[in-house]
Amino acid sequence: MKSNYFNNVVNSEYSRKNDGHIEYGTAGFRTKSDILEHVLYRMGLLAVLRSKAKKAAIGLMITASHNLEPDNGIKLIDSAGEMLEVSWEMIATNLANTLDSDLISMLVHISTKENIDLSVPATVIIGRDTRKSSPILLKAALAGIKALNGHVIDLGLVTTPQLHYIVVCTNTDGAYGDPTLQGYYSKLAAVFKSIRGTEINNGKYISELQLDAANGVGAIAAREFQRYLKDVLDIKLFNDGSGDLNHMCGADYVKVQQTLPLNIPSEKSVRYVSIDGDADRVVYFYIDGNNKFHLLDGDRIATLVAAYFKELLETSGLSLQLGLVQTAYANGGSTDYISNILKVPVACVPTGVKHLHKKALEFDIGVYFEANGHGTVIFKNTTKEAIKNQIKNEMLSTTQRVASSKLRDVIDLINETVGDALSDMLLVETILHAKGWNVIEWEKSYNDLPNKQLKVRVKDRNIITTTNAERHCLTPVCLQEEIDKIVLKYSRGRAFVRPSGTEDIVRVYAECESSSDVNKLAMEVASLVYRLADGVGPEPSLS
Ligand code: G16
Repeated sequence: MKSNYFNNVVNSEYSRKNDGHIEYGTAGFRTKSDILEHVLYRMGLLAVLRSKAKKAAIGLMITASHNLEPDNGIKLIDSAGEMLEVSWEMIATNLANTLDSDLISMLVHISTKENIDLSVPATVIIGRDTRKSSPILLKAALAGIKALNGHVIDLGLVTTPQLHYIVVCTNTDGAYGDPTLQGYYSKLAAVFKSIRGTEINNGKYISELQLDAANGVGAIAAREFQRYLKDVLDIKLFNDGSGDLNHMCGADYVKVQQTLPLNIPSEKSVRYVSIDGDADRVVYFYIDGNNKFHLLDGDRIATLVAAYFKELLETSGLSLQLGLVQTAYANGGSTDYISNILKVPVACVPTGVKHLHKKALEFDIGVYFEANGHGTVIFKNTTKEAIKNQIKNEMLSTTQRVASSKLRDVIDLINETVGDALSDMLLVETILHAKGWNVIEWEKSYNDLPNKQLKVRVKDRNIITTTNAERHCLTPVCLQEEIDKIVLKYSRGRAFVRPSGTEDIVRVYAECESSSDVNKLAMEVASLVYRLADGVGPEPSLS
């Protein structure tokens, strides 16, 4: 009897304490931390079932990433190190919302429908960010895992990408790397140093950067990298955990507000880097001689990386298909540059790295980045084989061999499981070093269209539905028609709206040719959303 197996799961300490519906959103469950305990308990149960279903270790990360301190959340990591399979997101949502009295029957239903062999041992690898609420939620998740006799590997404070990495290393018996934090740091640091060689500076590239760690768990990882890389890269750390998490700092703040984070000394032409609260996003920025702020976001990183791989592929003589994946947030300037200058195929998918990752798998080398700085590069196994075979080819010229070897080495610098702010930062540093570029040179490749993002509070954000990779709004009726009329008034204008999957808001994105008009365009669209989608609280504003 399957139900006997679940006899121990009813636990009054973790009963459902509120009636609100909660959904597995863009990247897991995310809401106010004080209503999450029962969700964590149930996700502990679900992680055990998922581990049994996959016959492999599963990851469970307690974090609300870029959200402010009062929020928390959970991201489940699948056995290959990628985000939870989309079909299981609905299962997670149903389990999180089921009545306490139906908990056992729901678990029986999941294990029967998914044909899970309950005798298979389960392992859940667990990590958490630095939020004050994380230890209590950890206790709830552990109780869930233990109620089903799952084996726990508790990594303590880790970045989300470190957990992804350790899950894949565990499930590949170390073939991807040693499944420990030390293994993570030493793998990335060793390859970074070996690619860089003895010349730590090159041309306009100076091996020195200032890092805003959002007062999050990334600060701990950054300190480790400072230690591992002290002779080759000078990382000056700010927002190192002594201030409020993500408060006026971090990658999301810098990207959306297009301004310096708190506590960073304003120095001209210095390379600044911001990561977010769980270190899976990264953006670069600098201040020019006229005190103007310049952002080099995920689009810039994507184009830098794609151009680098394109050059290496051409020089090595390898014929492999390189492709780039973006979302509707990608700046029109970047998409034009990728299509018309780089001539790399580019695809557009809905927000959420799970969608970008899936699309990128279609290419031999898939580069994917959201404009907010979340992304990575993935390589087919056949690609890795082709590169290795190319190096062995005795007919190669020295130039071809050097390029092929660089390709092989640089793959090891990349955390292919998910966007990893610190691994991405080391990749950007490697490319800038190879090219002898500072940030100003990097920025020269194309011009961004002026753009603006706003948040609108509405009664129920889910009344906004979209299609065509979120570029077109289906409901409320008339909203898209009205957006189109507004956009038409602006040269090279583009705007779209979508409900956030991580915050209780509707996001508005606008871009157009003129920097003096872009705020006006964004405000017009935001006010329209406020009016047609039952706005609540203060009307949208630019702050
Ligand atoms: C998560 C996802 C990202 C997404 C972001 C914002 O990032 O992993 O792919 O872009 O949320 O999503 P939304 O616009 O739906 O709120 P993070 O870094 O917050 O986990």
